[in-house]
Amino acid sequence: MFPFWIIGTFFVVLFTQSFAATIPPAFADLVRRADASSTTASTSTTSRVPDSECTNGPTSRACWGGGFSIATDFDTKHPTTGKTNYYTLEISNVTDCAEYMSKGIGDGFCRPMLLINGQFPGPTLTGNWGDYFEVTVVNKMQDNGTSIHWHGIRQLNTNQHDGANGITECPIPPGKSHTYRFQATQFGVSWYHSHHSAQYGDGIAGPLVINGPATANYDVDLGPLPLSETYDETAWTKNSLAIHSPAPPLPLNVLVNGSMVNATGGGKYTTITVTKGKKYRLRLINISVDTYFIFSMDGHDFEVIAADFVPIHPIQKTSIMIGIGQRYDIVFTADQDDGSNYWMRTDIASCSTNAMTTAAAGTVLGAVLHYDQAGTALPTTASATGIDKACNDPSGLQPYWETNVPRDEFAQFFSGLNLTFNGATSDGLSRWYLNDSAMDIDWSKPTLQYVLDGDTSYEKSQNIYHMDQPGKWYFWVIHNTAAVPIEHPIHLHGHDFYILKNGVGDWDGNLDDLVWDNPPRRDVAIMPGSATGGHLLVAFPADNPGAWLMHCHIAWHVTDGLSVQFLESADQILGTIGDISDMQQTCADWKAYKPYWEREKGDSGL
Ligand SMILES: *[C@@H]1O[C@H](CO)[C@@H](O)[C@H](O)[C@H]1NC(C)=O
Ligand SMILES: *[C@@H]1O[C@H](CO)[C@@H](O)[C@H](O)[C@H]1NC(C)=O
Ligand SMILES: *[C@@H]1O[C@H](CO)[C@@H](O)[C@H](O)[C@H]1NC(C)=O
Ligand SMILES: *[C@@H]1O[C@H](CO)[C@@H](O)[C@H](O)[C@H]1NC(C)=O
Ligand SMILES: *[C@@H]1O[C@H](CO)[C@@H](O)[C@H](O)[C@H]1NC(C)=O
Ligand SMILES: *[C@@H]1O[C@H](CO)[C@@H](O)[C@H](O)[C@H]1NC(C)=O
Ligand SMILES: *[C@@H]1O[C@H](CO)[C@@H](O)[C@H](O)[C@H]1NC(C)=O
Ligand SMILES: [Cu+2]
Repeated sequence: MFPFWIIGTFFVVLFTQSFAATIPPAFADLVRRADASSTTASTSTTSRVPDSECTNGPTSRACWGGGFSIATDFDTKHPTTGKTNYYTLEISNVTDCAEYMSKGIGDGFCRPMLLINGQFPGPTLTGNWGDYFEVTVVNKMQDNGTSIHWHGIRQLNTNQHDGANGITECPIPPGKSHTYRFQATQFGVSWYHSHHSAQYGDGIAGPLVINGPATANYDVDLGPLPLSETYDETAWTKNSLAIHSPAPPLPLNVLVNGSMVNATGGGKYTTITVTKGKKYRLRLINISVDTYFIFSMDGHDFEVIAADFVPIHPIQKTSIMIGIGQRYDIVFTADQDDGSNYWMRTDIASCSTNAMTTAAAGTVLGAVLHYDQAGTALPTTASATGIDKACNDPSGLQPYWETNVPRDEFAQFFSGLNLTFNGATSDGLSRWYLNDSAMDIDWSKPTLQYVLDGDTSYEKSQNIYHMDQPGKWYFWVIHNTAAVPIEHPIHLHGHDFYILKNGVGDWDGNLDDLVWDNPPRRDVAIMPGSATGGHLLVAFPADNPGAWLMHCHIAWHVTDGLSVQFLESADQILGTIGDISDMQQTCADWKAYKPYWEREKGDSGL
């Protein structure tokens, strides 16, 4: 589908050996993990290449160094640098809007926010591939616990640092802190956010960058560009509304890197400055609670080089849809008239709604791409025509490192889950169910505590599914049979999943239609929805013992129950994750904290 020459001549020059028929013995570990098993006959041209010794630079981004490159199988091999990046994140409750507005945060509308180190988005945590991160989270809020999830991080053998309260830890109560430690075995861009109900919607989210090789060259890394939305009231208030009403609350506005203009002229646009002739990398992240974005740049096409933490063969795009939790790394050249500025657009996709689109019709939602030779006037550029506003994942996301999914394990390890919705249960709640069960976890007794106690009397509402056979591939199809036919961004913790098929209607059971050879791979995939339903069929191997959540990343849906947890190789967890005394300490702290509130009925806690 994507011939190798599309990736650019530099690869061919760099990796002339890459298309040799055999892999040198020294690189035996580069053989695809699933090669031993019988898959459909593969006719695809492989782009696997030996790890290179060249060094990373503007014209050799495929290199990394030390025997690692873009062609390393990062599931089985990664650097260990011995370096730890230490961070402290202090979470505070800011009710005086002047305190954040003076820093240019928000769109001019005053509402309480929860900030990290006084910022929104939170500080960018940065490190190199193979580094450790050690992050101490200090809860300085008066009235909320919290727990911080490192989205997309594999957490190989560190399940207790995943930050999912009720699954891998108890919440951190006010006045206490908790330290997370994990290794960056992948590279690219991601984010961290609170997993304490819908709390991240009030501002507890920030970018995470792990430097590593790339599938295209660029001069300058502009860094992360987090996209989110704002509401006129706190996420807690909106969450309560979402729990009690079938329709989601309407966002007030969109934020790009934390700011935007509002309908009556307040606020400001984020400005990104470029110099003509240079090639830039920008890392787009959708950190919203309920908004699908369509990103485009007037006058500038771009190449997409990574989807979530997975490097892909570059694809040319004019626009791209970004679902909640999803990331795309893009590369573009500043090759237009540098006497002008250009709109960078973050339009609202057709499946999302936002008050701004009607309140200020004609106002561009986005940011300013500013050429350093241009003045300060706002752009007057026009959008490309024919931009697709549908909420579908783009096609052609072909991972650079190829993995073939073993078809012969399908029959034994396949299972289905049906998604349904009840917008008005007898107790007045909105609930999303997977196989008739809405998630409801106990913050005081995480799944890991059950494992530690050898207690297998799980509640049905923990939505636990077992993956008992280490090393085997498991296959899950979710059928979107809900009467509310909408798309859902499905996110998996502890793994990337491989997307064998997605589409409208029920999956017809035809195994020949599935993409077995090098399917798209990422940690958030859109499950289609339509009047005839939809389906998403994913696969991943049981290669990381732990309790891993899979959930919809629309904040209102996960609080309304839309999640399951995979309990993977349960009898190996304690032997692989090591010390969990920190988890136990935080659980003791949490139990000693007596909140004045009860968790709202119908809120799953996630
Ligand atoms: C934030 O402060 C306000 C005012 O003191 C208080 O009512 C609210 O509960 C606090 N929120 C959190 C999350 O601590
Ligand atoms: C969090 O704090 C808000 C006030 O800001 C309060 O309304 C809400 O009930 C609290 N929720 C939890 C679960 O602590
Ligand atoms: C986003 O905002 C932060 C904080 O102001 C800034 O350091 C960063 O450069 C901005 N990102 C982009 C892509 O402009
Ligand atoms: C826009 O921002 C201004 C300045 O902060 C504020 O006074 C106004 O209420 C805001 N308008 C809207 C619609 O949010
Ligand atoms: C973020 O993703 C959500 C859901 O997937 C989507 O509704 C929203 O439009 C996306 N926003 C951006 C800016 O990509
Ligand atoms: C979900 O329910 C269906 C229908 O009862 C069943 O066939 C399937 O095995 C269940 N899924 C799992 C993962 O148990
Ligand atoms: C799950 O959905 C499929 C497809 O709509 C349907 O055939 C099946 O009966 C459903 N199973 C359950 C347990 O609801
Ligand atoms: Cu959803």
